[in-house]
Amino acid sequence: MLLKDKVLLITGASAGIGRAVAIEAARQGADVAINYFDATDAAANDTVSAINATGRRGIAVKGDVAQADSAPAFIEAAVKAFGKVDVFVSNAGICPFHAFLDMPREIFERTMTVNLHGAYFMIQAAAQQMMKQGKGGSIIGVSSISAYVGGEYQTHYTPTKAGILSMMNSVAIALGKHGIRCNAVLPGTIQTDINKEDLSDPKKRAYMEGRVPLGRLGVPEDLAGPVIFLASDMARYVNGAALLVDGGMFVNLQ
Ligand code: RM4
Repeated sequence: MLLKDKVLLITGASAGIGRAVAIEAARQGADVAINYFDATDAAANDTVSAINATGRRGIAVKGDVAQADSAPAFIEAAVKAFGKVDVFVSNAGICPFHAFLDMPREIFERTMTVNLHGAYFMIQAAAQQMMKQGKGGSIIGVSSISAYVGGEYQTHYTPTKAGILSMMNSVAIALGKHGIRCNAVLPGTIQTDINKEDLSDPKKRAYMEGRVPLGRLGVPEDLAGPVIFLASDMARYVNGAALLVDGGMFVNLQ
């Protein structure tokens, strides 16, 4: 019970990594508020049902993280439901794969505003609430292996993941004096809806799997443990860290 009686908030949690983290947080004793936007209400409510099945409370709050006002609205809904915020996980992100030379402006701008601007607004709102509470907290930004390396069809995406990593470095300094720890997790290639189409290409999938010393691509549940660790008091002296969760993909040159 690493998060007993804590309140954890997570964005983009109707599926994938966000859903897996939300459910494990509940298993570890937390009440959980999830944000969602592109997914259906049914999908979000299914995640809440899975949270409730652990015996903990869950709520789903729809909001487009790219819209700054969605951040205080999410925090307000969670505090109304559970009375506080102990842990915030900024997870929402998109990756519409597209070539660089003819990248449509709207795809570039949407990716930036969801992945980077959304993370900033949400983390700022969560930190403001934690400051009001005066008891510190833990904030985790979901960056990526793609903060460190590039992708031909991710020229709009990898800068957002590098930006999240850099942001966590800076907010770790800004918030450390208030007992708010800020860290980043860097998933490798995790099989979710975000890359379902990309990995449907057998050659691409075989190449990506071949890059992983552990011999398999990740699944959302592989991220739950590392995120819960950073959220928990086991990581009480961990601040400004970057935790790769990639099966060894990043270090595998030859
Ligand atoms: C990750 C990494 C993966 C890709 C997803 C969409 O950050 O780049 O390889 O499948 O994004």
